[in-house]
Amino acid sequence: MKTFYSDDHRLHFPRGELYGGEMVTPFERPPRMDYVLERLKDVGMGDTLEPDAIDMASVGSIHDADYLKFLETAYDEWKAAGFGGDVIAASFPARRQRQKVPNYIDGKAGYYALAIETAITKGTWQAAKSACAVAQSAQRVVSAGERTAFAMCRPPGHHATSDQFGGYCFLNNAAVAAQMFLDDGAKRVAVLDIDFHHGNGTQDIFYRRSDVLYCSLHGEPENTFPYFLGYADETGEGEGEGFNANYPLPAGSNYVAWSVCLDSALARIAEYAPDALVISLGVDTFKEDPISTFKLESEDYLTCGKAIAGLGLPTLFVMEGGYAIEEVGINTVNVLQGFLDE
Ligand code: Q9C
Ligand code: ZN
Repeated sequence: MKTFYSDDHRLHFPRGELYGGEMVTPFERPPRMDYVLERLKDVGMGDTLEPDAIDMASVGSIHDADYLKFLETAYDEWKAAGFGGDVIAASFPARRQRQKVPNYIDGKAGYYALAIETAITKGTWQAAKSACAVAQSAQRVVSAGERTAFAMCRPPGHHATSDQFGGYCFLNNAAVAAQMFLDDGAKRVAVLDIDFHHGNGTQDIFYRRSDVLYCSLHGEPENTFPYFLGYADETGEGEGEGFNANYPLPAGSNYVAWSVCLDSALARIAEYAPDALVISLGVDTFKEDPISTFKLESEDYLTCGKAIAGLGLPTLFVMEGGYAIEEVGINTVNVLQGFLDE
């Protein structure tokens, strides 16, 4: 399996994340990728490929032009305003307020943010573009006929909407890749999101469309980020009605409970008969993840990979979350190995 990777992710390492009322070292930090690289080597899948230059036209088919411009210029505007730290939003267009972009960067940041744990640093835009380029390059080899590929994206993407960042995400790498399959001639594409968190961004982007089926297994929104989306009764709208499937699960869910939902999602995908499958691959479902509440074990990821392979579809794996840093490598690569072994 070809793995695409860019070292540019290191350019994104905010000095802090607001968590529980304290500034802590971000859970989503560069060493996550080092453990994945190390594990890929250990199992003989170690050769990673550099992505091609980013295709901004394809990014622009998912994200709004004003949002992309904001990401590009936010840090410089923040510094020009005289602020000392990274860009962190603090004011939001809350209920019954105007949904209008302010001019001043402090307000703009709030307009384009969906949560405040995610800071924009000097290198964030470059890192986010390179992560998206990684997804694009991996998509191209699957589109050209390879059975599978792994896009080692960091920062992750599934919380990013067409015009908002947050949940550690800026560009929706999986959504960009899914759209590229369609642009390459696929009639239907399925996105299966197995990250612990609901991929609100991916759901929202494709919610009114029938050419992308979005299925997600995640912590129930009553108790888990992103809190305001991810309920089971969100099934799509208009043309998209019936093409969104959420499987929220309670805290403490283990593989027995989780895999019942996985099997349902896989059956739904099989029935949809897509031409390609994109996996939003987060391993924050792991029992020791510091910000999540599922109870998957490392071996479960092998079983999960096998189950996904059972669909027999061209499959692109796109890295999302996973914060039990030392186990992120083994758990992620177990999914890939399970897939390849099947
Ligand atoms: N108290 C991804 O896994 N904050 N993003 C959670 C918990 C945000 C996770 C706060 C978590 C975002 C890609
Ligand atoms: Zn997650």
